[in-house]
Amino acid sequence: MNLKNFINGKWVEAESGLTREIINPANGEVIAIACESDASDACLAIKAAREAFDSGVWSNLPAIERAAFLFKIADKLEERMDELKVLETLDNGKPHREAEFDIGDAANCFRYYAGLVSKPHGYTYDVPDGAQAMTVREPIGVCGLITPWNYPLLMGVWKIAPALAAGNTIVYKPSEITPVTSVKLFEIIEEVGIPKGVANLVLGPGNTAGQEIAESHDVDKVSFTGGTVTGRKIMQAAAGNIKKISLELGGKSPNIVFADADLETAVDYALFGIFANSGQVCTAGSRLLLEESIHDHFIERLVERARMIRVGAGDNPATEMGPLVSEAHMNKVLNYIEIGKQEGATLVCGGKRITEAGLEKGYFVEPTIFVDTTPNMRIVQEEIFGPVLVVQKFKDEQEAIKLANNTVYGLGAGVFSNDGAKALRVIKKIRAGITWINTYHPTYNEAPWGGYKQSGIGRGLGTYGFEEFTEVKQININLQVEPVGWFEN
Ligand code: TXE
Repeated sequence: MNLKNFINGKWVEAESGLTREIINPANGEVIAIACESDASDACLAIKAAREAFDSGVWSNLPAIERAAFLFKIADKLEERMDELKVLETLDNGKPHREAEFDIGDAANCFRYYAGLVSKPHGYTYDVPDGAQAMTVREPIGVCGLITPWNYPLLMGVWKIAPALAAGNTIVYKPSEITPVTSVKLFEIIEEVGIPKGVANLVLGPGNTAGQEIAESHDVDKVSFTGGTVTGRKIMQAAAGNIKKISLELGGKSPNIVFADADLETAVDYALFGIFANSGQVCTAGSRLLLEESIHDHFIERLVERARMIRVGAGDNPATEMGPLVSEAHMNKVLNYIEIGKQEGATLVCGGKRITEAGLEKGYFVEPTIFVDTTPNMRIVQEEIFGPVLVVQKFKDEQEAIKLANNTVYGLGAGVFSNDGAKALRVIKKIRAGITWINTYHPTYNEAPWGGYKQSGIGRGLGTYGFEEFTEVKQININLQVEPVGWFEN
């Protein structure tokens, strides 16, 4: 497979001719060669998007016509499900069933925004002076979309669908290590006939191609999902022309279980919260907060279940948890496990790379659980982004809230309790943007997604995600057309 940029309606190599090998994380084999763009390729894509936006070829279309393109994209994603899920697994490692879920969700995301775009979006205001004020929503212009590798297709679609629906033109840069399904999506974009220059794809690394998108004065908005360190760089780069920015960054999300919870349900969701997608989820329930009285019993059951998780290659139907996305990322996760041991936490499950026959060339790490942690340990404070759960103990509601909030992040949080009032009371005290009661992880195209504190700025998905790709214009109409009379002569 040879993966190219899609710029101004054409498939092109990087100007430098450089390429990068794309690796299957289940066995280390090369599955594709992608062009390795730099700032000059990003510039070409930005220029195409600028010209397409300024021409009005997309933004001037009636909303219902833009929507028609998005509905077609959704249908084609589903038609190509079998091919796409195989490719997503090859590229990212996730089990087929997870890939299938992501692609279905991506199709529905296009449908959601296709439906939303023709709904009313402004207000009217009863103002003085015999005037009528109203607001309309307009596209921002050229939007730079930069995404990570954990949900290669879906993270792109969460931005592409609302950005295009709102009438913007886009330059999309997926993660350089997982570009495959993004290329397939752009084949579909070409096939449905979206005008040239409206949607551009640039494959390449962040520090060159990505940085150019974040810095360029011809880009009006940048929407980024990724690590907090990179998010900070994007903010700085965006300052040059006061770009609008949306950032969805890291997390260290608490999952709180009270003694009165349904324990089997809470154990099940604790596993799902941290080990789904091998823990490479921004909202992963990576800190499990247990009420003291149930701690030992809960851990016993949790470890028993965690040891039963079937880790393997994503194309094996029996697999429940796949590899980590890359060798470098696996090493980062293994290093955190070493840090946890050195800090004095007790390892009660996993902790090692899996090297059994068949998996030895892949980047597999055992489901790992640490107990006996203290709040300031690095494994409790820092985002590991792998299958590593740290457990904290609390005495009462107040201590649970205090521990939960003791982090620079504020992305997700869960509470398990059969006392509905207590669960809601606790959730309302937690400084996080996405929260769950007696469940963990469900994500809906309809509802806003984003974080408090250093987990980001702005919200994706739902109506909020649409608004992030629009400017608000006030239109003020004088209904009594006569001179203002402010000056006497
Ligand atoms: O992400 P980066 P990395 C966290 C997770 C992970 C850590 C680092 O903890 O271990 O981040 O992962 C592009 N200007 N998350 O290094 O760098 C890059 O090319 C413009 C959480 O892989 O954030 C890619 O397209 N763009 C997260 C995208 O940013 C730049 C998901 C994300 O990469 C750039 C992934 C620059 N200077 C990692 N530098 C989540 N919130 O879900 C990089 N990029």
